[in-house]
Amino acid sequence: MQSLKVTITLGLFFLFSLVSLALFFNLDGEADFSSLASRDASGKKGKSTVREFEKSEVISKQDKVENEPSALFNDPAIKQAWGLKKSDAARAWKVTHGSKDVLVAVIDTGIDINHEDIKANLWKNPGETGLDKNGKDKAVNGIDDDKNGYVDDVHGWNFVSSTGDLTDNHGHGTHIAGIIGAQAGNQKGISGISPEVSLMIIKYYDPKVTNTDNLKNTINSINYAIKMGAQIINYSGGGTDYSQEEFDAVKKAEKNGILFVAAAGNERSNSDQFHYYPADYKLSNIISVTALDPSKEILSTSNFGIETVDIAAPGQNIISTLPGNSYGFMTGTSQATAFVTGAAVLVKANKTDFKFDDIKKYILSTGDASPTLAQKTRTSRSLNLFKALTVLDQGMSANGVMVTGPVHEVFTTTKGDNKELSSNPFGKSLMDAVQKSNNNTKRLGDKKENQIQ
Ligand SMILES: [Ca+2]
Ligand SMILES: [Ca+2]
Ligand SMILES: [Ca+2]
Repeated sequence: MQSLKVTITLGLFFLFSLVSLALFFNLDGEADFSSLASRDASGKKGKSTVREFEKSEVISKQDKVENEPSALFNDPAIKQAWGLKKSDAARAWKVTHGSKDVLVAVIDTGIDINHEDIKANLWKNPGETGLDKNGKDKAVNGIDDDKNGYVDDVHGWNFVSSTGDLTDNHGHGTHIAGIIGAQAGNQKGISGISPEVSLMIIKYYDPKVTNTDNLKNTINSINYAIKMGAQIINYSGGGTDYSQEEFDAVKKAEKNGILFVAAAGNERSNSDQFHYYPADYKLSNIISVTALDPSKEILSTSNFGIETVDIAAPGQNIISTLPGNSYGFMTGTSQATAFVTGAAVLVKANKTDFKFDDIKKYILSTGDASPTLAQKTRTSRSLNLFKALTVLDQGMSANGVMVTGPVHEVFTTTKGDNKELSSNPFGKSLMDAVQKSNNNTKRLGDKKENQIQ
């Protein structure tokens, strides 16, 4: 009888262990690092210091990509990048390829600094580049040459290990960086949205390091980006708890003129009711981005909200770079966020005197409108790279409709502001122009609650 009890107890324990393992690994056999991240940050789930990177795991990975030459660039995998086609990248690239003068901070899981398709676009801290007085390379001499408080921070900083080692032990950060700024025309891999850019890499999370405070690392990362002069921050992560310290850091970025592009989150929820941060802070420099599938519907996994989520961009099965000179597909609002960041780089490169509010306005007020997006986003729009560059160009819309009045009043940038676009003559002309160039706009125009703010 006693041995039967022991057998049953052991059997139950074994079954429980199996179930626990099965829960930790998802169906693709990928470890669920996002739940791990939650536990790492706080010791237990639900505490208010959690910041997770988005739940977008590698779907498939390939070391070599199919040879599909593009009409524009010779990057072999570019035709697998449906998001580039749907966001009108080819036409946008006839206007600009971006610029190395635009500095983007990618706050994520690090990067493969030697990746064949990204390394040319990594930012180099001028204060940690070149030779020191002893003839040693400043990047690796073990000295904080620019006295910014960080030793050898040549491409950015790792706040998990407090070193300049940016090694990406997940792949998420390398994937995001590639979407924004993989090199084009090098006969390798893909092309980023902005194939010319400077990428500052700041690491706040590592799945291999336990007991990391992701929120604290996030705040430190934002402050580093501000200190080192980033113009745009890409943050493809977040959590459901408000943090005053994080709010203050993003507000400091706002004061410093930095655009903050943030993932709306993959919680399957309405962010108007269940907030997701930092995307939902009421700050004028934030763009909150949700994800689209190839038919331009918002993913069922993506957060949405007509008050809180600004715009939608491609986010399903997105091909990009992965560590080890490889490439693969990932899904989530993280990927969509990187699309919008890439768009911001193109706009800034095309109009160098633009401030963050100009960039935000051009991106949010010129996308493709659709009735289904009207139910789920503040602008009713999905990203269109070409329109973001050209619709407001020189007071002339892309389809030739002349617009008049001050550009700065077209789009109000603070969430919750109910200022009517139609009250402004320039805004009305713009809306008319955009509506004429869009098949779905008649229905949109009829719906008062969905008008652009
Ligand atoms: Ca330094
Ligand atoms: Ca140094
Ligand atoms: Ca390439």
